[in-house]
Amino acid sequence: TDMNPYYDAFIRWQMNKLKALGKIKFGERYTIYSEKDGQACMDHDRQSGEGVTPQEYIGIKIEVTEFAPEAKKIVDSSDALDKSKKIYFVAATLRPETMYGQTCCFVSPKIEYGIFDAGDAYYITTERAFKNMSYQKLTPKRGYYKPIVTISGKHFIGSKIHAPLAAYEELRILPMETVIANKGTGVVTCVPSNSPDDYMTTKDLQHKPEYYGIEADWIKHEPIPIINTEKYGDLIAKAVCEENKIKSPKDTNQLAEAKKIAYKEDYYTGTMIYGKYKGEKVEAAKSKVKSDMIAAGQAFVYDEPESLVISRSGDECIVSLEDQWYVDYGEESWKEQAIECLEQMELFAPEVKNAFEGVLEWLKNWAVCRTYGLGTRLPWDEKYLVESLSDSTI
Ligand code: A2H
Repeated sequence: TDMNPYYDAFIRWQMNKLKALGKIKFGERYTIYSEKDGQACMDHDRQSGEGVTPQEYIGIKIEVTEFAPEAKKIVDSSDALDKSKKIYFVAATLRPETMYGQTCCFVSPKIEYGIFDAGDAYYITTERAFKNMSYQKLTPKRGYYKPIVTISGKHFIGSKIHAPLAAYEELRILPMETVIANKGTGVVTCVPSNSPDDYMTTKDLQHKPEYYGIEADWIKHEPIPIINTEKYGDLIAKAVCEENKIKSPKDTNQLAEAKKIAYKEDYYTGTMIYGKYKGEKVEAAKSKVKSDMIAAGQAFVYDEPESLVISRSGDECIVSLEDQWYVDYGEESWKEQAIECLEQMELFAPEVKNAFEGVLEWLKNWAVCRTYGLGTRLPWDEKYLVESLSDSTI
């Protein structure tokens, strides 16, 4: 801080040096953010969630073609809803390349959802998710996330929907009890060919439709082979669940393990056997399907903290798109230099070297500023303070 003019001068020198080398850049980036503080919430400003970074999901826009009776009643009686606009469930996924294989879409019967104004359409998500979206240029007004109406998930069950890329023309909204309220949008699109969770929930619904209050006909769609892997064939979710003898959608630990195996196997060894990129490796097809869907207005990028972050002021943080100065640690040539440097260092434990390598791999854009607290003023933009990790880079 300027309380210590010598150290302050050193930090300014350091920042100027990095800037002159072209390592400090300015632009929009996804940033962990506290609404209450009105600024980015850096590691040192957190009560919990140190090291947590933004997680990217793809929001899939699933059009409602006919609401279930209870939801329809609520929607029809709301004067605030413009009936000429389309309404979409927004499902959060990490696997856009599997969207051909959607067989239904899950909501939790225990979660409250909102219908939110997203500009030219309405989105159905949890309020937490829409709050994040409202700070990512996905909504008409930054920081505005009041729902027009709220509806319990159970009232949506049975609604007819149309999902982008899906081979089946008409799908239904169905219940999934293991949907986590504070992850993604609270809406999970069902791909039983590739997701162990979706596969097990589908089986459960098929066994006990009356128990879940659904018609057997709503859950009749067969899984569609989308990806082939040598080890698990064309329907990896089924194969992995059987291999691990998973009995119920509530076998949480086993399913988490199965999910990891299926995800890795598909990503690193899978080949597309369906759709536009048939014949290509999953690793390559994934980003192409994603770009296609975004270009067609069927999907969008949505970020949220990968796990809970609480600021020192007690606020649950979100992800915001922020204009800011950042150090571009991910830049290839710089990274190479750092790796070369590390090779020449004498380290006493191999774990230390591994840890360095891990961080070099992971570290990309690092925000250098905050707007209040302690720190040195950024020499070329004095409204900002250099945050407390960036001031010890050298
Ligand atoms: B994935 P991670 Cl084909 N509660 O999409 C429970 N699960 C949720 C959720 C919530 N609130 N929000 C999203 N998800 C699911 C497709 C898919 C997914 C396939 C294969 C694996 C897979 C179709 N469902 O995920 O905890 C969504 O399901 C396994 C990695 O952030 C989303 O991607 O790692 C995934 O979990 C996000 O999980």
